[in-house]
Amino acid sequence: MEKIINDFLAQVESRNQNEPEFLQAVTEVAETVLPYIVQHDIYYGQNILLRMVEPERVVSFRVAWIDDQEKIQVNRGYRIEMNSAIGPYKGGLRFHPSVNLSVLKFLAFEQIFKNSLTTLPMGGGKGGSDFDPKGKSDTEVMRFCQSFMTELFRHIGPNRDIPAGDIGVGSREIGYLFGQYKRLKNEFTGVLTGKGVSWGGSLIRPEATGYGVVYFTENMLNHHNESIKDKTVVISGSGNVAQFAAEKCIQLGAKVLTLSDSSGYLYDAEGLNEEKLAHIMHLKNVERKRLHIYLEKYPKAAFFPNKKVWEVAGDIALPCATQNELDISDAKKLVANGCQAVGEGANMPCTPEAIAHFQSNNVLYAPGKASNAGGVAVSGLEMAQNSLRYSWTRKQVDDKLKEIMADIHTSCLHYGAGENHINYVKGANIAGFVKVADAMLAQGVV
Ligand code: NDP
Ligand code: 2IT
Repeated sequence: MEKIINDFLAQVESRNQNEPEFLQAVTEVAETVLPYIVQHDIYYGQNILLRMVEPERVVSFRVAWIDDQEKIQVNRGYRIEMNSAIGPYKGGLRFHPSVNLSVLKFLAFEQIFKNSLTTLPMGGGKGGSDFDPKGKSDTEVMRFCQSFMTELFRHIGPNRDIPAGDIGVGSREIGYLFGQYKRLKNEFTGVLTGKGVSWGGSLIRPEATGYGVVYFTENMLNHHNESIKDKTVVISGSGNVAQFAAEKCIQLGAKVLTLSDSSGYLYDAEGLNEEKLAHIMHLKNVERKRLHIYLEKYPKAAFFPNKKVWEVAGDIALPCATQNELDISDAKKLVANGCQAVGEGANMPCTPEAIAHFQSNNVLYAPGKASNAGGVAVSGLEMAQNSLRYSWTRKQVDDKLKEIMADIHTSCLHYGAGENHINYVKGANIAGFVKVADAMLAQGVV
């Protein structure tokens, strides 16, 4: 088996050189899915995983725009259309200086399995740009978004490819992108998700990823006769996912001790409450300020510059910032401090060594493709509402989100159950794989 996996990975590596994040994501899937393929005749000999790691289409384009000093700026835009076996390409757009082909291919690859797990008909895709929205004026962000969409619009559509938000792309950016698409096509369609509620967005979509992570973590804890109530929680990040993960933890009676941004972490020993969190949301989402400004209103808290939250003892860890933000040294600190469960809000935040350490120390570990699928799941519900020209209530969408997260947990149990523990990585990868593989086989050699 080891030889089959190594030969496969060598082939993928030689074809995708200098793409470490993509190889990391493929390796994790190959290690769990190839043994399953070998045991199942219908998949064996079909080169099915080799087909899945090859994007159906990659688009890369120039995005030129004029800044407030009237200087011409040039960025690079991308859309990776990874797999459309079970539905149109679906996945977010990331605007961050670290964006490159490797990062977007890893995200698009993960998205195939995540979208499959939601049970909704969505293929996998991802896109974005190395544009940095931080420190830019609203009009600069608008001009960038308009230029970006002027090229992207020809590749997407409500039945072809439906982008959404991710790092650096929130409701403001989705608004500018949607406005430009509508102008270019002269059509009002649900081509993007994460829209404002008054123009086709779904209630609960802003909350969905963060809430979903906590619902999944609660499912995992309940299955092991535990619950999140009265637990201490350390959360990294302070963007969309982190904010609503914190909100749901507070609502369920847990104590949230930390949030972070790329300059350091905030520690509030008393725990965040609804009022404190509302202040953070205003600082981050409206004033677009840095997290440490929190201390001006709440001086009893502390800010640790250039440090990671994982040095804080907590029963539960929710990494909600970015890939590879939690490495083996962080995992060792968390385990030594008694951490019981890790739910990934971000995509691939834990390194392979950190994951192995959690698993070998019986820490419940949920991979992002399962635990953060709530965001894209509600995007799928937004698409359904757009097609129906109708909208569901908050409660209807939230109930559906809870049901989807519980079903993903059940799928992980089905495919990941071992002799004395559940391997959620194996469970999520195989459950996600089976549905896509079956569709690809039915559709012939493509
Ligand atoms: P936001 O842009 O709203 O927030 C990102 C947060 O992560 C910020 O606090 C940011 O800090 C921090 N961060 C980003 N990059 C780095 C870095 N290189 N080092 C340290 N901190 C960093 O993004 P989201 O909350 O939407 O996304 C967070 C994660 O969740 C990503 O991995 C994303 O792929 C994933 N995700 C998002 C979904 C969604 O619906 N939005 C759905 C599923 C997964 P700073 O401001 O200092 O950069
Ligand atoms: O990583 C993700 O799942 C997202 N950024 C959300 C994608 C979506 O289409 O809602």
